[in-house]
Amino acid sequence: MNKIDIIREILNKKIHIPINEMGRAFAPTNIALIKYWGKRDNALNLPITSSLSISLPQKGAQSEITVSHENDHRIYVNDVAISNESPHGKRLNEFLNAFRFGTFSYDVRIHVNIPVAAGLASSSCIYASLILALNDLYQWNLDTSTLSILARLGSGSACRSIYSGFVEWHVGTCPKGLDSFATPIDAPWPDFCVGLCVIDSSPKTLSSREGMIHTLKTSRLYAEWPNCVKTDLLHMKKALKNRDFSLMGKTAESNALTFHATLLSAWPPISYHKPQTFDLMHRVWSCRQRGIEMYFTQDAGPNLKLLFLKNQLDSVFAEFPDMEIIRPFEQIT
Ligand code: 2P0
Repeated sequence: MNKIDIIREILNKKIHIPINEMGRAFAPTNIALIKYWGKRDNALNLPITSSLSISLPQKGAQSEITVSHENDHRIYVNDVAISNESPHGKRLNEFLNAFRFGTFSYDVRIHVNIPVAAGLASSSCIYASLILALNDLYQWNLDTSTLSILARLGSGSACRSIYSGFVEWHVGTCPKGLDSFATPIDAPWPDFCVGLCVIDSSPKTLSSREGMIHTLKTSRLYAEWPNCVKTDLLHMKKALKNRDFSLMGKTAESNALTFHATLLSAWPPISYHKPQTFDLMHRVWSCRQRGIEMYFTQDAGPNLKLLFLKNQLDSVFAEFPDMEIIRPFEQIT
């Protein structure tokens, strides 16, 4: 079954006439603490493993969608028109076409307050906000699991951006992917902080999509990756339940390092690092040796995300004065 058939099946009994003049919604970006890397179905973004993330409430995408009578969709990201021929534009168009129920097209305005395609999970918040905005436009009142499935069809990690806080994306087994969606983890942690260290915000040269396919085909370490994720997920969920920060930080950092080692062992190798990335890592390790408890995670880009608790904020800030501090639970506790 292809993506369009699945979307049509899910929306089968729903109204296909826009109810609101405009659909609008915000979705947060999310940072994976246990990474998603590798698909069992490339077209449906079905993963090989489950994954787990933290949403950043103040960072993300706001989408506004109206119906237009032009032939083609018009898409603007931060007020810049996206060419329908660019890779980004083609992907957005393909996704919007799956929700086209008549001769009309869509006018889409997306405002993102993080760098796009720089390993800061911009696609996750963009596709999640598009689905939430369509749900608003058509007044479908879809439940969150269904919204999560639809967001996944745009970009895998987008299924986690439907929620705030800690979130788990369940791998599922159904070939259509109807059991592969995210759910929130009820573990608010008011003292938990994330520090964004942006080294380079330019778009990455190798997309996650291509990187995953290449890793699966050629990495000599990939066979071990699903086993590592299984163990790390158990440790992470235990850590969140018990508010055990040492276990949480160690598990997240180790998962990120194993993820990058797996990519480095592909051929040709994939490296999302810059020299400054290693410099920052060494500084984190040096801080830990000096008793400042902090850890890092890194996604498909050179930037590091620091993980620490509020009681270490001053010490961490003294060491990393350029970081942007995010308190994921500040607004929802
Ligand atoms: C994650 N990443 O779990 C991992 C860690 C990047 C590194 O999910 O092809 O943009 O759209 O499903 O979701 C990036 O992959 O890929 C990603 P698609 P996506 O956050």
